[in-house]
Amino acid sequence: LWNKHKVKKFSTGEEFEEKFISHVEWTLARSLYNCDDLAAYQATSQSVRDNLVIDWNKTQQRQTARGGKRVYYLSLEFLMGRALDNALINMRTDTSTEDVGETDETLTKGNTSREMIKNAMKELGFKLEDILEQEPDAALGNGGLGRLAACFVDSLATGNYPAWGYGLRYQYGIFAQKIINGYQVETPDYWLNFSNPWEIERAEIQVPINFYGYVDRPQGEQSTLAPSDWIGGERVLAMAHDMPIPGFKTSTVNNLRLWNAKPTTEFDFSKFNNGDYKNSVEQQQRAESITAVLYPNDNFEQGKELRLKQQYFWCAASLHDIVRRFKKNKRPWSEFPDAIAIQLNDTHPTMAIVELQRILVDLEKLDWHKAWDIVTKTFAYTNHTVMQEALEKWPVQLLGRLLPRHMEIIYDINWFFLQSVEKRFPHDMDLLSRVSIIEEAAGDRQVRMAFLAIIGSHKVNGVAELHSDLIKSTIFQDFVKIYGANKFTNVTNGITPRRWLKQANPKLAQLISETINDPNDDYLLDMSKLTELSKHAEDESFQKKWNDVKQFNKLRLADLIKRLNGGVDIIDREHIRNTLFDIQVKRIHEYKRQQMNIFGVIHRYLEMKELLEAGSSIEDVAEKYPRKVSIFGGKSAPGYYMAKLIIKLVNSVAEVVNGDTEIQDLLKVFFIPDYNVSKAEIITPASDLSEHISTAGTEASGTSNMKFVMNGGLIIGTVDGANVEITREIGEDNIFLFGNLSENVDELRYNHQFHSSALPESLLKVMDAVENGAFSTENISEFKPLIDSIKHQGDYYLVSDDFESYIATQHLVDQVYHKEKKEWLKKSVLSVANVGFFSSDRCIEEYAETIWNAEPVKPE
Ligand code: 26V
Repeated sequence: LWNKHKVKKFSTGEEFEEKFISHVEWTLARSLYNCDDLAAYQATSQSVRDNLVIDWNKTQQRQTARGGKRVYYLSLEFLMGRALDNALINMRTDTSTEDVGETDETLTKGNTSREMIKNAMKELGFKLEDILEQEPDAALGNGGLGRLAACFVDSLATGNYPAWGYGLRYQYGIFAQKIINGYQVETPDYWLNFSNPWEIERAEIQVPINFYGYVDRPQGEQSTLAPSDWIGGERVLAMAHDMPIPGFKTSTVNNLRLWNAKPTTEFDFSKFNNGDYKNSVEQQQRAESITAVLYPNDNFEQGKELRLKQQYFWCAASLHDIVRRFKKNKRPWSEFPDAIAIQLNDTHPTMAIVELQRILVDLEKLDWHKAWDIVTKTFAYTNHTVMQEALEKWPVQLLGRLLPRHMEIIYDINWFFLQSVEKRFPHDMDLLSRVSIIEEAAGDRQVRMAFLAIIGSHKVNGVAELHSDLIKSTIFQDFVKIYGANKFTNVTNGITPRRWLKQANPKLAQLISETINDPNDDYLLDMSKLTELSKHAEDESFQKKWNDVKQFNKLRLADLIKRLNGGVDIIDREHIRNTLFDIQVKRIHEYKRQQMNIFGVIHRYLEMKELLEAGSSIEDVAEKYPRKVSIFGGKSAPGYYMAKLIIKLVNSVAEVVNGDTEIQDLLKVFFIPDYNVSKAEIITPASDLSEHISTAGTEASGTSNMKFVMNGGLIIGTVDGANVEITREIGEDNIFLFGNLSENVDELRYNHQFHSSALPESLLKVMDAVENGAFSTENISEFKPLIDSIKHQGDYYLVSDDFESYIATQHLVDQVYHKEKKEWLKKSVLSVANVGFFSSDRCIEEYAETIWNAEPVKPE
């Protein structure tokens, strides 16, 4: 009977229309006559989701039946962006022939299912592009780390890996950024406002999570190694919400499970009886605050109790889920690491290590050491930063109060670890205190989460070669000595070409598939096919087509900028072909050096003005400083004063420069408010040049650098993060590198501290202008802190050391762009031709082979 009533996917435009209408009528309880774009978005998404759910179910059954190793990616952030267009691109309507009956040959084409739906929507009276715009971004992440997790789940599904992501279902994602009078103002991002068609609420999956309380052991039992009882003091429920993650050109649909905090149904009757009904209800409401909001810091650790609660809540719920699934198969515990690999996205999920140890010892009564062996074989840890201020540490006091049993276990882990170190390096007290999980600083003792993560994992990886080398020689040096270098590996980051090429840049994708004769877009799975493009790099007619695509994308961005600028156009469209779009979009941070970029813009502006004052014609000025639009974007952490000041400076400079008619339209500056994933999809394809100019040794990898290269933009950058490998892959002729190398950074910093080195003339000029109020409206000393950090506070990020080489390299960029356009286009084509390495598919394969030992489970 079950078979007779088997659900069917839609596979034709007609069937989609039927689905759509039934969702409008039943799910939304509307009629086609009052179906606006928002309702149409919801009905379309529901319809597409129905198809995905069928494949989701099959995928889960298949993965369970095959019994292979499962991978769990634990991340506090998944910066997914929009889901609909991605689903349309990834989804095939032609996969399981048994379900759809006849297969239509055209359905196997790369683009068909999206085209089909586009046409069907048109028949229904809607424009797909407008419908897609209705979707709010799922912005459950800060920046690179969260977007990496989103690319990874895409590649895991595409590679048919049995893999789930686990995260939190924040009610509020990263704040929306408004720019008011040049300042960043944060507003809440209540993304679930109009309900979320992509999530499946699993009301039946509720995991009780405890906090606080005390530890109890059987009578006479003294040892913390013995199974113990943790009697929790506060209890909340974790409810699962699932998001289907479709792979590209496969029927595999994986799962992203996000936990939501809910009050328990238990009610404190003693309080109730005492007439404290209101208080008792309030206590219950407190539960929901755990998953209310994403912490908006990037690369900065604050140590707030609620954040630790979030972390444990999520780790405990996920592990409970993972263990429950494992236990269904009744395999021995020793096989746990053969069945399961858990990847820790940074140290945020480190408590999962302790939680698994607790489950095995306290609940499953395994011997402590057997349990620990299982734990360390299961976990692996990815580090995403060398920056001291981002390394997580929790006060022993706080952790011990919130999670008393876990604190005991951490002490025991540390005890056995230090014993083993002592054995191998006897009497090295200094080493012991350096590597201890517990930092004994004056006053308060802290748990170093990165050390706990290393000790509890079998592999530790960095995210680009330089970064992976740096962590071995700096923050984790002692651990290399203890464990040997093999525990530490590199997996260079990647990005999904489905979203960042096909979806964001359909025109370029089309030109590529035509040029390399790949009508089914197979190159999106095998990016080495792109090397075919090299052949055409110098072909003039091809270059023209290539350039036309870029112009199209620049116009698209110009439209967005106009809209964001209150309808006022600042970009001269007539000259857009000869206007260099120079873009820096990423979180605002001193180490990323947006201040150097804006100082460079000021330098350019001052030079132009000087030439004009000295009597040069505007044509002469244009000769030296050709047309350019300088575009910035990115959020600052709400409490990061210097970053906010940088935003204000950019906006102040924009106001002066854009309003200066003397320089005509040769230079424009714009700060794009509320940079997010969906805006990045418009911005990235439009760049001629993008800036990745962090102080050498500070940016672990960067991933937007990869996105820009994949879209034919050239890079100006330092020898930092993945810029190093990008250079190796695309060739040093095709990237504009400048600045000091990471090996010289310590010495340069030392020099700043102890010798007041003379700052370059060019930079002094810029700083003078800023200090003299050239860009200030009311408060002339407004930007003083930015100047002081360079002049008087040791210039920690070495802006002064790199400034001249930055300016010189920008000149070179101008020359090539304006005088050697063919050379420029050749570099652009060769960049795309050789960008294949940076597909997150490659990256996931490396994780699977070298860290997880996991195999794909392919659909028949
Ligand atoms: C730390 C914290 C501390 C507490 C509050 C919230 C929060 C959020 C994130 C982090 C981790 C910062 C590390 C990070 O985001 N690293 C970035 O990771 C990217 C992906 O590997 C990489 O491309 C960037 O270079 C790196 O900065």
